[in-house]
Amino acid sequence: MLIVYGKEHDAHHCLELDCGELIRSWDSPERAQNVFNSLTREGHAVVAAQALPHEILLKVHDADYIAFLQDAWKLWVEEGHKASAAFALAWRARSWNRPDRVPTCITGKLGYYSIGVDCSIIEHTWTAAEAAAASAATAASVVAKMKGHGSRSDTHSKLPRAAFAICRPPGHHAMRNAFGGYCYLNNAAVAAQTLLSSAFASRVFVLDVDYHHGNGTQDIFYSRSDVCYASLHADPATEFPYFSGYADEIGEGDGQGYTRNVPLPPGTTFDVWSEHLESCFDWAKEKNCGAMVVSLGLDTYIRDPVSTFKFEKQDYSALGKRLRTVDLPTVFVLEGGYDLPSIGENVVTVIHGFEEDIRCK
Ligand code: OKP
Ligand code: ZN
Repeated sequence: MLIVYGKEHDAHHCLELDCGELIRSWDSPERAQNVFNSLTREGHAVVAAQALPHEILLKVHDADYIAFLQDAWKLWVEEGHKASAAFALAWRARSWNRPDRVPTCITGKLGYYSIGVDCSIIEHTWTAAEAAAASAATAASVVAKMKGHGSRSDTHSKLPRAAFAICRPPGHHAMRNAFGGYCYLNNAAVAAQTLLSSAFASRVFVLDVDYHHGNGTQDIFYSRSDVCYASLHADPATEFPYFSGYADEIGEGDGQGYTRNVPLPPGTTFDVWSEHLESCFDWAKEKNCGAMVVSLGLDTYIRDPVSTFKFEKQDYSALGKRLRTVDLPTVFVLEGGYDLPSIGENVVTVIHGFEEDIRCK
């Protein structure tokens, strides 16, 4: 499978407030390096990301939010802050509703444009986030341009019509106008929008298999019917992002019925999880999508340090096989997964499960 990777993510390793302690973020550069090493070791070809088309970015994020991300570090330094990570200090409470008031100082803006304090902005955050989104856009463009009959597969090579973007920082928590959950730009949304804007598909299925709910992807497409968003994740009553991902969130307006949430209890195994995955496939099938974007998080793994799900190594092969049965041109976008010894290997296992019938011949 063709891999898209940009090494610009390396310089982004911010601080995170985790259970009351300030730590180096779980989203480390080693995560993406590990995935890159595992995939290249298996012989998958790698291409560099092309420049990110900003007209695509501005279809999924607000212009003032993008300007904020680009300027944040400069403002932080200009205001005389010495700390190496820019953190917010306050957020609007529920009854404190003055969305017309945008703070002019950087600390105020950080609260205005974020969902929480589990990540921060450092000097190279924008560069890394832009490169990740560019990888997602490039992978989607590649899939849209692949040769082959109809929409299904590249009949020349017999490989499925698919590409994999090694995105870091991840993206699915990034909302239309807010960062958080290690995410700044929504890479999966950029991939979906690229498939739509290139007229490759008129409706895209975004399937989110990360351990956490993709509140950002849901937010961006909540009132649109050209993207179907389905997510299986830990129950937000007890897990990040806490305020989004309940089963009764189904979309609104034109988007009503185009969002599906499957919250699951702590300790969920693949056997239980995969039954719900099939129900998401059945749900999406009726909607006539022309392509699929998979938000691939590996933090469902039993040894993952931030999660409670209990996926085993072989489950990732079964996941890959099941994703293949959807039979749509597919863009894989890397989301979470924080167990460094396994993340690359588990990504490879998904990809090989997805390509298996071909690879065995
Ligand atoms: C990003 B992605 C655990 C801290 C977890 C927030 C989780 C962000 C997950 N003690 N911090 O969906 O993998
Ligand atoms: Zn996650």
